Amino acid sequence: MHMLARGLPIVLLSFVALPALAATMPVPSITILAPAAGSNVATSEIPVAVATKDFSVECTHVGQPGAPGRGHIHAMVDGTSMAVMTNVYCSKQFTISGEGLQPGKHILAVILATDAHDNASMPAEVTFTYQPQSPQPLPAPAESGKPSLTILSPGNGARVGKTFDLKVAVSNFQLSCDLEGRPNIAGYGHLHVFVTQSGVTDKPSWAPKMSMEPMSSSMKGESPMAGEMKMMSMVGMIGMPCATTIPVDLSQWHTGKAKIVVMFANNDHEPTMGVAAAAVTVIVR
Ligand SMILES: [Cu+2]
Repeated sequence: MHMLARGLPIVLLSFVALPALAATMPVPSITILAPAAGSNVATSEIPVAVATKDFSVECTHVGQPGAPGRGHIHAMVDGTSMAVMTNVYCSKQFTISGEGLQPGKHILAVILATDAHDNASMPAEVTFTYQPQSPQPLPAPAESGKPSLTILSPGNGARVGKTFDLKVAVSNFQLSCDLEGRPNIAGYGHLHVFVTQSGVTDKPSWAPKMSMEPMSSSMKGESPMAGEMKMMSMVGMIGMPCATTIPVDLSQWHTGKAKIVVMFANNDHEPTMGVAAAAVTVIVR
């Protein structure tokens, strides 16, 4: 996958803002400050810094239908599809793990995303050379039995504050954020956490009116941004964590009932087959 991706130019996209949108609000933008174009990254982790315009980067509203000028960052290595997304980021500085990344040239792409994970800007991209002292190979498959996932806390029907820890029990499944966006490995993945709440997530999701078409017809058969956009319109998703204790912040959500759903996802963010999602309904005070 990396060999293939390294040899291909990143998918070029054209973005057309509708005149009405352009007239009423600035279209946010993102640029990459680090790594610098053509630079060498010698650390095992890749430090990333971005600058944004007309956009507030935060995650307290993540998962909600979204609003103009606010949201988070999606980053992808060697592609633009969700399969190579390394995570969602809530600040303008973050690191991307080098685990499983072969030394050599790679392309980092970042894009602003609405709270509902729709694209909110044009992407920015940079080519860099990854030259760590000791490259970390992908782990061997860790399949050891049927994976299972349960929510330990809060209990179903529990009253919770606006911030609380979600605790899960995981067996036969290795949680790794470092492997997000890398090739799938049996027995490895991470969690997807969703919140649904009446009066919040049942509102239509907001997204800037941008149409995105792959410029290269040779890429049309693959899974370019058009496909990603559809997958990434995920109202309710509040995070892609890799720990069994997950801090949840619903301070920007309503009081009352909220449903919390947790599921396993493979490195490519597709749901892990054969494992039921775990869910509880809580009362937010
Ligand atoms: Cu994911």
